[in-house]
Amino acid sequence: MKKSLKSAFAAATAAAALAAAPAGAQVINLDAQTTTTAAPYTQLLGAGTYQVFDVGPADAAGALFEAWNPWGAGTGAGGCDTGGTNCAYGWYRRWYMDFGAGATGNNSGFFSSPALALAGAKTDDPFSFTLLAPTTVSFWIADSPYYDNAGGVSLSIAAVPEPQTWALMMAGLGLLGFAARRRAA
Ligand SMILES: [Ca+2]
Repeated sequence: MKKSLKSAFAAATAAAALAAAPAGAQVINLDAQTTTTAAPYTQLLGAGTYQVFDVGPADAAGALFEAWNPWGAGTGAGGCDTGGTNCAYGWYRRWYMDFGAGATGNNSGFFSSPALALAGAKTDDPFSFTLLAPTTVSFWIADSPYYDNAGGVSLSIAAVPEPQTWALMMAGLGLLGFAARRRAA
């Protein structure tokens, strides 16, 4: 009895981990000098609903950037309030995407440091979008000029499991529990 409970718990833990990191989650990096309006990052995604999260190197493997600065790292920030927010210029997480319905995206405003800009951008996560058919989506940073920029934007894109997928996962969990009970009997 004790063993079967342990097995069922392990199966439940595995299922919870799957739910926290849906299949298809991936990180993309938008370099503020090279991922431009004219040269966006593009990717073909299947039909479904997706969630986009603002991430940095501490959040996800492969993430390169916390934020970017349109005037370069040496310029820093200015005109900020005492908390390092609401700056007149500085670090931010402004990025755009197009999933077939025109440009949309996120503008975090300016902060005194890349870390503050990332934290600010996270407050309204995730950004969700739905594709009714396979679509080439694009992501980019808009600025002029690009050559003096520092940093960039890292994003994590995760497909939201369909109801059918959840049903399959729960059925699998049930089977695992059943197998565990049989082994214990
Ligand atoms: Ca610039």
